Amino acid sequence: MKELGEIRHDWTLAEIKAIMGQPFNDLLFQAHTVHRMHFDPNEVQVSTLVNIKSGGCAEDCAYCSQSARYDTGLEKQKMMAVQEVLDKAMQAKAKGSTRLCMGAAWRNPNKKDFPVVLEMVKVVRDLGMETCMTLGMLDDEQVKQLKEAGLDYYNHNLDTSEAYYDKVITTRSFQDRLDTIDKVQQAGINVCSGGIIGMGEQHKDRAELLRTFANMAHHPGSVPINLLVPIEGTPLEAMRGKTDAFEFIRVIATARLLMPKSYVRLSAGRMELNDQAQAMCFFAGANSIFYGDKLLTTDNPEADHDQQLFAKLGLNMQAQVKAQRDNH
Ligand code: SAM
Ligand code: DTB
Ligand code: SF4
Repeated sequence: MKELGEIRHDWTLAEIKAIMGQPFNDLLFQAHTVHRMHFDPNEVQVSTLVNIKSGGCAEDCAYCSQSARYDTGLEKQKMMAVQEVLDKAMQAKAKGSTRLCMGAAWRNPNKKDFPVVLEMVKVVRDLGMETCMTLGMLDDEQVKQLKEAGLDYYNHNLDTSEAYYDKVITTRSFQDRLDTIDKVQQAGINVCSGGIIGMGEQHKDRAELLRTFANMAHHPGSVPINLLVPIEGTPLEAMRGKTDAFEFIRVIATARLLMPKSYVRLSAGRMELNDQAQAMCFFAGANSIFYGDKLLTTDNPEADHDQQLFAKLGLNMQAQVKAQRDNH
């Protein structure tokens, strides 16, 4: 590493592997040092997820409960009404959440539903919450309309390294994902993009995934690191319990070191991490989480439990912030 905390876009795979593989205490010390350069170490940003369109998805993502290709027992539902999203937003806001992240089980949004999506952005924004959408691939016109509606963040994950990608998803390419991320960034919407750990990938895949983000011209403002939630009926069901929490914490710490100014989000999989492991994630540089008892289709820790954990750690939930538009 050249200088700790320097914003760079020219990381090599060898450098990243060396960072991620160094003794755990060295890694955590470096990551925490960099974390303190740009963030209050005792503050955490919280977002709440709402699944606005559940199940029946055409894609074959091997981890996903919502793919129509696997029998996961999930009931397909039609798109949620705007009023229901508004109700959920109000509940989330009352519990201290500052951003609503609305997800849809789509390959890409269709013409009929898109005006409703735009309306959702507007009503949630009018409530004084930040808005995030995750709707699959977007075309130029859709990106433009989301920007005009006032969308703050767009979530679009790369999930894993380019080399491992087709072991997980075959119905769209790594390049398709990069193209959507690029459009979103160009339009001035904050990018939220990360991946999943625990899908059978190797260390070098984790390093490559982080390298892709770290070498983007603009680091994503938000980098969600998910621990696979193994879903019965999906091809990755058998990965249950295969990932060591320390390995996951190493990825968080490395993300913090490579992208010093980005929010690193401790995302799916918190049910599998005990409070001590989560505390280590916060020490390693995670400074945002999904908050509320449901992710999209699976369980997340109860808000009350998170409140107790925050109290034990002296962590404060970030009050309303303006989305950072000038992130590198
Ligand atoms: N359909 C859209 C898409 O794929 O971009 C948006 C919703 S999709 C469910 C959002 C992200 O959730 C995925 O890219 C993946 O990273 C994450 N995710 C989905 N299922 C997961 C699981 N079982 N464990 C961990 N992360 C998961
Ligand atoms: C992200 O990286 N993780 C969130 C959000 N972005 C959309 C979704 C996690 C989903 C976990 C599995 C489920 O609940 O279906
Ligand atoms: Fe569909 Fe998104 Fe699930 Fe893939 S991750 S199957 S695109 S909902």
